[in-house]
Amino acid sequence: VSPPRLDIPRDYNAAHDLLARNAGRPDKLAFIDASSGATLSYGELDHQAHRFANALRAQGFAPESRVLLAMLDTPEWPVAFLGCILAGVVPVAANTLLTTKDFDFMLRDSRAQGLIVSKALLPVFESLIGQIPTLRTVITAGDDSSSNMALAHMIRAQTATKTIATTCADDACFWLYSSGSTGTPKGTVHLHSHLMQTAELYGRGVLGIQASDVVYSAAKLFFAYGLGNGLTFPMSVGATAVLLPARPTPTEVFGILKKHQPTIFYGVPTLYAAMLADPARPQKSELKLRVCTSAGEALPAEIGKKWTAQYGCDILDGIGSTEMLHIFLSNRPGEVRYGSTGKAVPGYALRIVGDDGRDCGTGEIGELQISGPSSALMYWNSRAKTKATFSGEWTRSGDKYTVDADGYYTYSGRSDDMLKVGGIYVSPFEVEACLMTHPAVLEVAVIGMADSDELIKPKACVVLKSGQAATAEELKAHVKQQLAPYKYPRWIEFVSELPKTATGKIQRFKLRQAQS
Ligand code: 3SK
Repeated sequence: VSPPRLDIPRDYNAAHDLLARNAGRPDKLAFIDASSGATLSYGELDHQAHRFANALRAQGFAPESRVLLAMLDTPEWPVAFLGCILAGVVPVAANTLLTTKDFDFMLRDSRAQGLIVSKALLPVFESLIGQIPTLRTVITAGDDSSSNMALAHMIRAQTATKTIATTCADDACFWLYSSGSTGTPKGTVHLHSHLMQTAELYGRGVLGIQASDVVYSAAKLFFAYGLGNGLTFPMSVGATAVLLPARPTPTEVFGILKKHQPTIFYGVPTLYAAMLADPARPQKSELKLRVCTSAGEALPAEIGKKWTAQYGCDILDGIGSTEMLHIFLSNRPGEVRYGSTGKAVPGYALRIVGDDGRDCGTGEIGELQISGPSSALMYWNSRAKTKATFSGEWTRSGDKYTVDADGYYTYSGRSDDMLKVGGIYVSPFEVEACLMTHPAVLEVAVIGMADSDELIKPKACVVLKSGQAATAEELKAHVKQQLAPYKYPRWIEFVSELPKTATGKIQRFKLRQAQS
């Protein structure tokens, strides 16, 4: 079967394409806010995105300038994202769970001239406003005040005249920050053509998404996974997406699945495990799911089997990356093998490369590399990291895999020490550096440990200074205060020393072996 082929013209604006595809269905619901019940039709979305593009121009934003988006998932998110792109302004979508220190880095690194921030997140930015040399405009979302800089007010004050920036398919369109192994995020630059390539290859090619679908993604829009799931794929065909500004707890998610009856649900393994353990989980007959997806970390086979038994609907486990924008390796409907990540998504080529640089044979472990039309242009301000990751046609994943004779790929760990926690990368070095700032800590090593659902969480092995004391709870609280909350170690083991090489390097693999 030949892969779906998408020829994108040279002169091309991704937001214009996504909106123009739905010009014939102005009354169809594009987005539903599951918290407030507010809705946005495709016609309203088109008007609001163009009005916002005009507002940005009126504020003096030139094409190619950057704007940081730190927004909760509400219908204002697509309005802001698409409005920026229509104006040729480059939205930089930020993880809203991060800290002031992280945002300080992102604003300076991206030299953002604007910030669009949900009112509820303003306290995290307060100490930065006025301190970042390039940042001159702050726009608030979720703000119904009459402030001139409230997004809703700016939209009302503009006309919906359609002026689209002259962009080409290979122009920078938007950035996402991917977590770095040292804790420093990397601005990953994506092009205008990339959104529609992922919609065609995975959204249509694997999920078979169509206008009649209603989708809900537990992964937020600022993640590459959530952006495709909740914005690009539904908009590419005129489907409806449900957005949830709050944290997706099992109660919230089941509430959405019952009330809005999504046909496609995109989750992550930790959430599927928690949903299956929820005594108040609904019956199969109460839901209308036709397909579910999982990414972020490998889906333990047991969770997939239990879900299918409970809801009569498979979970398509797959893997993508911020660098490739979405999923390039996935199980397919009707061909699911739990415990495996499936086969290459048609349109992407995969290879597994050994330490000697040669292609691995069947069953041999090596690093997974990907070639396909959505690979990022570069990491901003990081020439060495760009060269190490994007090597001509091939993009390195940093994940180790094997492939069997039938073409099914199986995950076998990371090439570096990075952990994936609830689908989000956590750098063990960042957590260690944070614990080292506690006055009682002499040395520390952070590794991943499987919980009772076989899902990886951070564990810290800590050596205390002689004569000093600290409790596990105190050290956990210390990390929670300084880093994004999902990064804290779920277990602390006090040890008298850490295993080290002759040159003093901590041997994390020995600590990992001691767990198993
Ligand atoms: O974590 C993943 O597997 C993933 C999937 C889609 C897009 C981005 C990412 C990181």
